[in-house]
Amino acid sequence: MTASASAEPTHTLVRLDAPFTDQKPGTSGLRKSSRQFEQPHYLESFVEAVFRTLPGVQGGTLVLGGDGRYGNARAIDIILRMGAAHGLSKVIVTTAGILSTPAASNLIRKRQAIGGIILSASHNPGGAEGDFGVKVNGANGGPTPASFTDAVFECTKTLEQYAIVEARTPSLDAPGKHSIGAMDVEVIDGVDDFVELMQELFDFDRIRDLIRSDFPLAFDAMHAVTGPYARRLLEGLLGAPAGSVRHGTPLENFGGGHPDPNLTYAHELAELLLDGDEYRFGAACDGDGDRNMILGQRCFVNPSDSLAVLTANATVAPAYANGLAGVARSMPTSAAVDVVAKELGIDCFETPTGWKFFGNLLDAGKITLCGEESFGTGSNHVREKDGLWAVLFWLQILAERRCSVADIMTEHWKRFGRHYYSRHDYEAVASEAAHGLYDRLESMLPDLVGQAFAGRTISAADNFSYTDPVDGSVTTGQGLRILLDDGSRVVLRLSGTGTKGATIRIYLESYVPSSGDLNQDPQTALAGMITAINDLAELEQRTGMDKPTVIT
Ligand code: VG1
Ligand code: CO
Repeated sequence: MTASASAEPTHTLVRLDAPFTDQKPGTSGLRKSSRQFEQPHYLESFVEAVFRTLPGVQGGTLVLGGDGRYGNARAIDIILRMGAAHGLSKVIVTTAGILSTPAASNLIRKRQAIGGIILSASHNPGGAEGDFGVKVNGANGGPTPASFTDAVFECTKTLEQYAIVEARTPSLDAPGKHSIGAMDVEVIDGVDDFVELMQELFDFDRIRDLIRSDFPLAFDAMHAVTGPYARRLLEGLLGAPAGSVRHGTPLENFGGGHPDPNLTYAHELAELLLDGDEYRFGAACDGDGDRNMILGQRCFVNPSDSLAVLTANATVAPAYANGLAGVARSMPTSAAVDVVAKELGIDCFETPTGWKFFGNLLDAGKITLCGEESFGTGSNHVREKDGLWAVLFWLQILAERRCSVADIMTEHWKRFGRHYYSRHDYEAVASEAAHGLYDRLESMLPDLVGQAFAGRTISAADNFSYTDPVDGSVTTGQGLRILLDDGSRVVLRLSGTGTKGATIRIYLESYVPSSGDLNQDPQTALAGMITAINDLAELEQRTGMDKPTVIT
């Protein structure tokens, strides 16, 4: 017997005055301002298109939750009622609606769901004046591919009506079993299964020993989704002192912060680690818990390097003790991991930006680890990048090696050489100016080969396109690449996750072999290339900005 069962609810078909024409998902889900999502029928239109496109809705199980931002509860209520109208047999939803993206991926896989809907605009700020978003994952637990999001977009453009039931949705205050008409609603704790999975992957006893030795750490949940997960894992199971998890309560507006774990937006943590000596390890995650920033005492770990370090040290974790099948990185991510893969004798794949491109490689067993320069790393344990997984993996390595984060980096570079790397973001640029800049640079590419650039010669220049080695699908227009004769490169692309104007991202990379100078400031090491791309792309002139808004 269910705890609360309603009589057969009233089914309603709601007609739209006109379809919405702007519901094209970007790099990771549909992201718009909260205000836009609050327009009548806006969320419903997108969800209707999802339910019409996702295979298996009739009689299927769906996983549902979000990062707790403003709009989370309202969206859960609507999606539950629309799910009942579309014949789902069950929705698994989490207490308080709190569910990180990697935890959702795990639940989809574990419970053999047809997919999941994650309510998050990830690292974008939240609140009534912030952003809201909807990520849709498929049955493998990963972000749905472009073929799916394209079909959803097409559907919204001509949508005339949506189906919903009138019913009271169950309280999410506590776990329990409920129903809406014929559809079961199972409310579970969104942290439990994830914690269990982490315990299977890592040796918690060893990490606990490390933390109990003199190893103060600080984790910043940025008032976003990872607070409850981090408290359970770090302060609960691993014995870190209370207070090690900072900003651990999820808030609708993330406490007014910008839940993007980088040196700019997580500056409080960055200052603790980089300017002080109180902590030996620091980490932060983003809004929906899939990104991570790793810091040591007076040491920042570049995310591209982090992927390389995890790859080089993977066998210390029980889950990867038998070695890795292969690795992958997104195109703008530095080639630091390529060098490690070469030495390990494993394949290394280069995909476009966005986690959806790793799914096929993971499903086909071609890779075990993958990552992006944007603070994202993950493995075949789920089909999403996973912030706390990366934190635990680093702790596992530190527990094994018993040295500082800075020592790990120094030894890594001494062995493999160093890829000096930086990303410069110009955020909220007027859309026309950003597209004008991009189009102009793209049109210049064919004539660039052979020209001088920052004291080197341009050896190739193109717009990256990717042929999926598993299903043969081709994705074009994934970023302008300028490759230099010494292996250095500059990449320029437009963000697919911003909601205000356009964001230009410039990725800079230059390799120094292990015999070279390994201890430069990346901005200094890359200074010539920074000036050269600024001149070539007329950045200051066209954006009106004399410096980037975020430097990583
Ligand atoms: C950004 C990052 C990309 C990441 C995406 C989603 O996309 O660059 O690497 O996969 O965000 O991350 P873009 O198009 O703005 O560069 V998240 O944490 O939303 O799931
Ligand atoms: Co995210």
